[in-house]
Amino acid sequence: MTETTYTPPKVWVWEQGNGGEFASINRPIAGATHDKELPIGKHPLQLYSLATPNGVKVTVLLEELLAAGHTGAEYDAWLIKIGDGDQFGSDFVEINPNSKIPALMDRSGDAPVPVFESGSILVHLAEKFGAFLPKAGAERTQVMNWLFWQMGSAPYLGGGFGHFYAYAPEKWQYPIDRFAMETKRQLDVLDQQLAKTTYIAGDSYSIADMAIWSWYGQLVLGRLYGAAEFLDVESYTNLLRWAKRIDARPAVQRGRMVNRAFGDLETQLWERHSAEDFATQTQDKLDAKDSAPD
Ligand SMILES: N[C@@H](CCC(=O)N[C@@H](CS)C(=O)NCC(=O)O)C(=O)O
Repeated sequence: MTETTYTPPKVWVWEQGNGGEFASINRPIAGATHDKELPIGKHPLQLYSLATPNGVKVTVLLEELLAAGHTGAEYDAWLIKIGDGDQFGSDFVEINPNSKIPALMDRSGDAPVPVFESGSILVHLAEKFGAFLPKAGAERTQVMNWLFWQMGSAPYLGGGFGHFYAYAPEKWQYPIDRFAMETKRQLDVLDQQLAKTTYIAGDSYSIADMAIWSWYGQLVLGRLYGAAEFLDVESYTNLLRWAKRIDARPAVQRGRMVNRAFGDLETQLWERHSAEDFATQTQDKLDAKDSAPD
């Protein structure tokens, strides 16, 4: 090995700053760091999130449910700035003790139901509205297979490949090789499946497509980690065709904008409280209002 070889001490010690790019939010302990009330809007569903791939899965599903006529899926989406540590506020930790976006409070029943883990939120909403998840049988199992595949696989892409390729303080070949290998294997799994089926779990568009598209679809569309060329995404032709098909859906385009606090201003809808917000509340429009003469 090189001179960067590290000999671990007997007991690991947390040093402020050893979380790299995310040192300000990474901690080896759980729980709230400060008291913070969360806002509550008028709709039955209250979402607290950010438009990362894990957040986008849920806003895509909510927009798809509304587009399919499920008016009970109206929601308020509130922005959680994870870089500022909002996920460690007391009310947020009450909903999600794991302090990660997305977190949902379902206030449609007698008592509010906290829902966390993006996969659990997708299943909760799909079952509630009877949409994008077959009710029983082999078709349901196939959707669950691929949904759980995504939940177990994407941490290698995000926490492994994405971290070492895009965010680590230096480029180290060992972790980049290890996680590029696994990421490409996962892309090939999807590409081979999509050579056989229109959607990931068969003939119907489902929550498994939404979950997988948010990560792997956006990766092959060149939106994650600046890694499209490095991973030669063009070679996954079936995956790319599926990714473009899903990207063209109006509900997907709206879902990507919700709780987005980066990128072009016209794509950023920090909070979403009604369908009209997409036309009037994006950051370009709000900035223009702010700078207009009185
Ligand atoms: N398994 C979780 C992962 C959620 C997750 O990692 N969220 C990230 C953003 S994509 C987060 O909130 N990070 C803040 C932190 O780690 O403090 C899920 O799918 O909901």
